[in-house]
Amino acid sequence: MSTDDPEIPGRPLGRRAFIGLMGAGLSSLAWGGSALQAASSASSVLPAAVRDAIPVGGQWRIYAVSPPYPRFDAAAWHLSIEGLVEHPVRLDIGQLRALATVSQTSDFHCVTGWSVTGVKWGGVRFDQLLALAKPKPEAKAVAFVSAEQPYVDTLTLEQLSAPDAMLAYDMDGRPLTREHGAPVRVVMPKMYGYKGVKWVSRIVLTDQPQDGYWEQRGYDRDAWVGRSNGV
Ligand SMILES: Nc1nc2c(c(=O)[nH]1)N[C@H]1C(S)=C(S)[C@@H](COP(=O)(O)O)O[C@H]1N2
Ligand SMILES: [Mo]
Repeated sequence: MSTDDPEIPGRPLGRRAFIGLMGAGLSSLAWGGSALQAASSASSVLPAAVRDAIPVGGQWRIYAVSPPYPRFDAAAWHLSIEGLVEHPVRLDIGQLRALATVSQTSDFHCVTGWSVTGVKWGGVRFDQLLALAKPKPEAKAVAFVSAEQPYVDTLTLEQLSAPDAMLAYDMDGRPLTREHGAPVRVVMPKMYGYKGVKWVSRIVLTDQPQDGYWEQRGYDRDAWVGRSNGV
């Protein structure tokens, strides 16, 4: 990413709505649990009743907890993989992009009720990435630490082995933009968007999952779309 990106301040609107909904009680979100228990179709993790309620196509809302957004400097940036590993590693962006690239198209769901369908992602699978550092046998989970402090979230190694989980550096055919988390973000399509840490700078292997930013504020750690407490 170039350094001439406009300084885009984080827009608190979506987040304020998010917090407002939490304050009003999780059960008062726009669609109730019963609709979400309806049968889901094979093409989407969202049940039909909910899918129909979402504006067609959808549009991203940019979220951040402590703007301004971190700025990606390709010459200085490193991703570290550390914690319960045999070989801590530090990758620069060239080394990361030299790993096998995978692509996928998946839907994105924020727990506040907006979705973006058909997002094209490019990046690396976690099994390949984490193998570089040789996780110790006692490693069971991963904390993704954002350069945007204090945002953090965790997923278990088992969850990260999902065929559609990835550390993404491309979105819709272009390098991730600054507001979407440049240079890398977590993509976990079957869980709500808050699991998708943007501006990931450190990947820390741990012996158990820990509560992330939104989980410390009441949301489920296992944020399965349609099957967690945000809905
Ligand atoms: N660092 C960081 N990552 C984050 C967030 C955030 O505030 N900070 N918000 C999360 C939430 S709740 C959602 S829905 C998505 C939104 O992604 P977008 O900002 O690219 O639209 O980012 C997730 N990752
Ligand atoms: Mo979200």
